[in-house]
Amino acid sequence: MIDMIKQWRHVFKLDPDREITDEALDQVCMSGTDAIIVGGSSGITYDNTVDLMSRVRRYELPCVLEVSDLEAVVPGFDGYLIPMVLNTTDSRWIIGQHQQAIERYGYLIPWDLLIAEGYIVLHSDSTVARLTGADTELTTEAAVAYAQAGERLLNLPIIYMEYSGTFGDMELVGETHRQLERSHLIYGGGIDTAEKARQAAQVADTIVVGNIVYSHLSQALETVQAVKGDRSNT
Ligand code: 1GP
Repeated sequence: MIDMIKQWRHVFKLDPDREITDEALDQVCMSGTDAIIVGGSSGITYDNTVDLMSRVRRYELPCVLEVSDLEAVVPGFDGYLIPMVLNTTDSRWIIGQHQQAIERYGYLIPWDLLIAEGYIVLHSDSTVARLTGADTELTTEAAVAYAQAGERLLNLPIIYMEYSGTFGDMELVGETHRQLERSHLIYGGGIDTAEKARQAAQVADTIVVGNIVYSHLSQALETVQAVKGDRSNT
């Protein structure tokens, strides 16, 4: 799993709770992006997750579920990303929810398809920040320290810098990337133009494009070319 993810430069994150036409989904899946992440912070149900998975499954690209709600874990994805929020003030989001899931469903879990992600949530005015009680006011040094704690103490294969809804501080992300030795750095948040995609791709291993798919599809599609068309960024 992690070897596959390490190849990804660009992914779209699609939200089961939002409408997307077949035509738009076709353009997204045929865009040249490396994968689709299915995930969101609210309104995720088993039914809307199955529905989106089966629509994406018509295409060849990998499709993984970012698990945010225990009731909406659907079998059949290529992999399952399991967020652990490193800068939360509520320990349930680091290990508590996970412990409950394993206690309840452990016998069903396809362990080899799971990948843990150390989330660092950095946009205070976002659903994920409110939900998880994240301490988003971090200096660069503090963000780096969270990332290194995730990499070196917890051995997490992925560190995810989450600015959902706003374009983040590229210097902070870049410095965090430089200070990591093994973990794969994913950046997501506010990428709505080719230029922002390019900037984010310079400081992260993989970039995630979400919201703009639903508001300006053509701009969303341009972000793929911006990253995948120029391998010198890697
Ligand atoms: C959200 O990181 C992703 O989890 C992408 O963010 O929706 O702001 O593009 P946007």
